[in-house]
This record gives sequence, structure tokens and C-alpha cells, in this order.
Amino acid sequence: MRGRLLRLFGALAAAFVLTGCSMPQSGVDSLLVPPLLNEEQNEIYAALVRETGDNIKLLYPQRGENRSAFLVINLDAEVTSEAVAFYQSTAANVTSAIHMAVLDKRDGSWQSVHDISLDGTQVEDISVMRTGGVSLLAVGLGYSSDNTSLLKVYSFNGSTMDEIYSQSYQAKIISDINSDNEDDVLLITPASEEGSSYGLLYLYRDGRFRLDSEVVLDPTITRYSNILDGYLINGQRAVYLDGYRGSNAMSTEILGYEEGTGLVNLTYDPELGQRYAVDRALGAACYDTNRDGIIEVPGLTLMPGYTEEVSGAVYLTDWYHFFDGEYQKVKSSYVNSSQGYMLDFPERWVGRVSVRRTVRANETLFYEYQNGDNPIRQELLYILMARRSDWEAGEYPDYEIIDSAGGGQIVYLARVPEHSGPLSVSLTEVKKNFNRYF
Ligand SMILES: [Ca+2]
Ligand SMILES: [Ca+2]
Ligand SMILES: [Ca+2]
Repeated sequence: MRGRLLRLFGALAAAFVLTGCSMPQSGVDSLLVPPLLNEEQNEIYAALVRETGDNIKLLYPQRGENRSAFLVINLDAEVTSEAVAFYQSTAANVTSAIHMAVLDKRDGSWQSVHDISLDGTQVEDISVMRTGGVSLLAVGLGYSSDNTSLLKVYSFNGSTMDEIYSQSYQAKIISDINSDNEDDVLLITPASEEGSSYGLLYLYRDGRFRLDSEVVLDPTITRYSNILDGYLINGQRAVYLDGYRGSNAMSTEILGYEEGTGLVNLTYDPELGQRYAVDRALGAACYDTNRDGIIEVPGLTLMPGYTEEVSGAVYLTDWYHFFDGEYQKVKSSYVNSSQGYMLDFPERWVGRVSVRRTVRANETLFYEYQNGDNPIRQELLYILMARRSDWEAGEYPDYEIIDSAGGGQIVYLARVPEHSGPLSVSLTEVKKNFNRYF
């Protein structure tokens, strides 16, 4: 039994090894060995199948901070933790509705105490909201058929999960938007028939969520793909929305909160038609590149030697801070999202250094660009993502470790070829400019 459970968990865990990341990183993922789940998770699973039978499939939240099969957290007035699990029946004659089970540890062993079926076809994310002195469970449910999701918030009273809020959305943030130390819900609504979406802020008061304020969003944005909360450079709280303008361009919209007014749209005004949006090619998203809470907004420019028409064109990402109606450039970086890293370009490199993949798997060459048949005037730097075991076996003798990932299983290696001139870079500078990108 134990062996079978462990194998089952191993297979399930393989899909979700990147706990805490905002998006799957295919390249990083492919090199990782999945972790085994712990004793407590095995006990919870055994308690669950005692109630449901063997024909179930656990559902893992697809995004957000809580990605494991079971969320273990204290949800009620009784001091010990409860466990929450999501699953679907795999029995042939049963509907495949999502179930949420709550388990509690009683007399030293886990027992299933409550089980309800939910809408949707997948669990997008789960968050624990700390609000009104209690812990609420917020569950984002997705539908495979469209872009609209459903948020449900539950309060656990010791024996049942009571639904206290339910609303459809295309993007959401659960955070303290109005800075009163209580978590709030900020939703981006699905587009109306006229094409408009709204940002809605709900605050928790007296046991339920009430609408505090709303803003109109730019109607030319057809779909929001990413939502991030953080700050502006003056310390004001702000929510950054990346969205598609049609199928060829992306843009960012920024919402803030002002005392007395509530939610405000800092980049779009429906009456003035005023827009501060900067469109870019597809692919880049807002990010806090230096983990200081202030979000950087990306712009994309082609690296030397590339044109938009070429498939696999490589872009330089210029990062901007938005404030008071203006974008100010902070820095430029090469971002490799599938391999989970970024390299800030020294200012002297911008416009003169380009990037290409090499014949070696997961290796990137940074080189001085020149016009003509041979664009590589001078090789400046190689960066390689590899298994630590291969590195330790001596497979990359000329490289040095500059960072690691996947609990140390993966290493990022750099090699600086012999070169001289104004564009040359030292390993010290490379280490300083290199950062993980999640
Ligand atoms: Ca409890
Ligand atoms: Ca709040
Ligand atoms: Ca930042």
C-alpha cells in the first residue's frame, strides 16, 4: 500500500514541481526530478480514499502560491489545522464534477468531515484570505471551454464550508488593495456585450464581501493574461494588468486605489480617451525584476540582426516604471522565460550585442553584432542551464556556476571567452547582472 501510494504521489507531483512560480517553465521542468510527498500528505490521502473509494484523481491548483495536493491550514476557531483537497471521480458512471473535501485531525488521525461538488473543470488557484479576524478560503475555478473563471469564497465553521461569495471573472487579485490590513478581492469582469470590462473592488464587511468601487477598463484590450499587484515608485499601491490588444500586440493597464475615490484607472480615462499604454510584441509580462515591490513594465525591441518576420526573433526587454502619466526606463534585460533567468544588459551592450541559441541544448551565446554574412564579430559570453550531476561529472570543464534552481538540481553556468575591448564583460559582472526569472 505504502509503495503504491508513493508511486501515485510521485506521478502526481511530477506535474507540479515548480511550487510558487507564476508560470510553467518548460525548460527548467524537463530537467527536474519530482520530490516525494511527505508522511502527513500520505495520511491525508489515505483518509480521503477511505471516504471516496480508490477511483479518484487529485486536482492540483494550476497557479498561485498553493500548488500541492493538500492545503493544510487552520480555518476555524479550533486550534489545529484542517486539510483541504480537490479531486474528481474517475469511476466511469459518475460525473466528473470537482469535489472539495475538508479533513480534520480527530483523536490523532485524519478524517474526512465535509465534501461538496463545485462548478468548473479545473482548480485554478486557492488562497487563504485573512479578513475580519477569520481565515477564508478563496477558490478560483476554471472552465476549459472559455476564458471566464469563477471565484468562490468559503468560510469553515468547524463542520461545513459555507459559501459567502461567488462571482465570475477573467482575472483577479486577492490582496490588501486599500491598505487596511484586511484582504480584499479585486476582479476583472468578463467583457460585456459592448466589449467593456470593469475592475471591481470588494471589501469584507460584517461577514460578506461588498462592492467598494469600480473602474472602466480600456475596451480595446480583448483579453487580460496576467495580473500582478505591487507599488508605484512613490509607494502607492497599484495593480498591473497585461492584456492583448487584438492578436498582435500586448499592453499594460495600471489600477490604483485612492482614499475617498476607491479604485482608479491610472492609464485609461473613458471620457478623455487618455491613454498612456505602450504596446509591445507578444510574450512579455510585468514583473518585479529586483524584488522591491515596485513593478517593472516591459517594452520589447528586437536584438541586432533580427526582424519581426523571422520566427524565433530574439528581443531585448526594456523595463519601465510608470508614474504620473509617464514611463521611465529603468534598464534592459535579456529574458529567457523557459529557462527561468534574465540577464541585465550593461548599458554599453544595448544596440551592439545580440543573442542566439547555440547547438548545445539550453545554451545561449551573447556576442558583439556586426552587419554582413557573419554577424558574430566577437563572442562575449555563454550561459548554459544544466543538471548539477552533469556539471559535477565534469561535462562542462570551462564553465563556472553562477546560480542554481530546482532545489539545487539545476545549475546555471557561464563561460567568458578570451576577448578584449569596450564590450568585454567579467564573470563578476555577469553574476551581478544575472537573476532568476519566475
Ligand atoms: Ca482548526
Ligand atoms: Ca483591505
Ligand atoms: Ca522592482
